[in-house]
Amino acid sequence: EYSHEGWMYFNNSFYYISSQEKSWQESRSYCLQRGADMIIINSKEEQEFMRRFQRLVWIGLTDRETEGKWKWVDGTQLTTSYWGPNEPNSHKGTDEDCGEIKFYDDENSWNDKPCESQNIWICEKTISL
Ligand code: 2F8
Ligand code: CA
Repeated sequence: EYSHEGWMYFNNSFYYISSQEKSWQESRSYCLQRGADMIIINSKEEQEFMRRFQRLVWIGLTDRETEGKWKWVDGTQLTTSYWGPNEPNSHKGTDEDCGEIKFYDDENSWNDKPCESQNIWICEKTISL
C-alpha cells in the first residue's frame, strides 16, 4: 500500500478519498474528470478496506435507471452485496437511488440515500496489467 497526491494504492487499484462533500452525480463527475470512476466494491477485501475509513462515503452504486435494480457505475449488476440491516429501503417513500457506506461497525454497511445528499466520496482507478 502506498499513496501519491491523495491517491492510495490497494490491490491493483488507486483510490481517491475526497475531503469535500458533493451530491452523488457531482462526485461521479469529479472522478470521471480524473480518468477514474466511483468505487465499485466487488470483493470482501475491498469492502474491508473501505470500512477502515470510518466515514460515510458515496460508492458507485445506483438504481436510478430502474427502481430496485442496483447497478455499479460500469453497468454491472451486484455480485456480492453488503447492505446494512433493512437496506435498501427507500426510507419513508423517499427516492433513495444512490449508494453509500454507512455503518462502519458492521461489515454490512451499505445504505441507499437520496442522490442529492452531500457526502464525501471515493474514486477508483483500476490498473490494467
Ligand atoms: O434508519 C435508516 C435510515 O436512516 C436515514 O433516514 C432516517 C437515512 N436517510 C438519510 O441519511 C438521508 C436512510 O437512508 C436510512 O435508510
Ligand atoms: Ca436507505
